[in-house]
Amino acid sequence: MPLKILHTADLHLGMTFKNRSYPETVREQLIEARFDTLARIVGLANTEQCALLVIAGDLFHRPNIAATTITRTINILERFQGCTALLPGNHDYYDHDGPLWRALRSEAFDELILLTEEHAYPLQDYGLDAVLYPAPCDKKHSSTNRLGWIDPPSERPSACHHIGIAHGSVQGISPDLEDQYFPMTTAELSALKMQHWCLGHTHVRHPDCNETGQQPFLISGVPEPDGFDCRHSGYVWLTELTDKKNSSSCAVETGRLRFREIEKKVYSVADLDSLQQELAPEGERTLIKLKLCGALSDTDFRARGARLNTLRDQLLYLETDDSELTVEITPELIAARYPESSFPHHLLTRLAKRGDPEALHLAYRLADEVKK
Ligand SMILES: [Mn+2]
Repeated sequence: MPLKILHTADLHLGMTFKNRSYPETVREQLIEARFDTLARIVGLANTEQCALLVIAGDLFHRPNIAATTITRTINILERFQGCTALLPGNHDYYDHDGPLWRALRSEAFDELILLTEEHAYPLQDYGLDAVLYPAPCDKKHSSTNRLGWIDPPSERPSACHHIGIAHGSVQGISPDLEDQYFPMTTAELSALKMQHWCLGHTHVRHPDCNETGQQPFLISGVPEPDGFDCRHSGYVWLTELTDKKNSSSCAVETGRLRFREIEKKVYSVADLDSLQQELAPEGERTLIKLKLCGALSDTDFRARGARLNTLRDQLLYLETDDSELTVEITPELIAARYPESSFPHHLLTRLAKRGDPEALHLAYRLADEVKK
């Protein structure tokens, strides 16, 4: 019997985005975007008629989450028409008496399964011919994973589909230099002979493609971008376990906001205008960190602030760094710095006449270095 799963993780609800000096309105949008995305994910799972929604850890950012956030999250999850399986990640790790898991236990609806224990979770009672095998995190850091309890196939409950769900790093795929994120290896996951593994923790999907067949494991990555180190647009996996052995998965883009880092060379106010035309369509869903370099005439240099403000108004957020943007090198400037008979004067004047601003600036900078 085929089983359709929506696999996500790492939404980090309750992140406050105080790490950057975002204006208050931007911060609120960043916070809200994550709830909107969860609602869209649930909508997608319904539209796609998934029977199982797997959240492979770090749905919440901290183990001490405001009660209102928990209730709001439960209310969104409750709209899913199938069965939801929620694994504790290393950010929302399981603490039996902690406020998060106590609240989740008391507010959970029938179809919400909290994968907090190291045992098999047969889903036959929910009408699904599947068993889940979780590796729940019980702290923020651990040098060992939680796969050890999983019984060999011969000792497992019988079912068509056996699905492992874990949160942590995978050697060679996730950065974990100090082995502190419940590290796993591909060989270890494969040796456990699951039909399918849903993994969380790494913020980039794996494999990084839109469609795939059977894989040793899938990592969903973040469904909603959360900072400038996120260079993708946020995905979830839609997986269909077609029979006992085979599966096919496709990635669906779910992110609303987009973070981009751009470096741009500008030589006139026209370049700033075209930059604005290029970036403005990204509109109010985009946060941009813009580094400007190059050189502008004295007039254009002074006009840059107003131009950037116009661009800023069209985006959700714009952070600019123009520390490497300089004023244009004019004959007067060359004459003021180098004697007429000198080599730099000669070279710079020739490059200026040739109309090659990039070469001119390189030469100017080099000459300037030598002069120091
Ligand atoms: Mn994590």
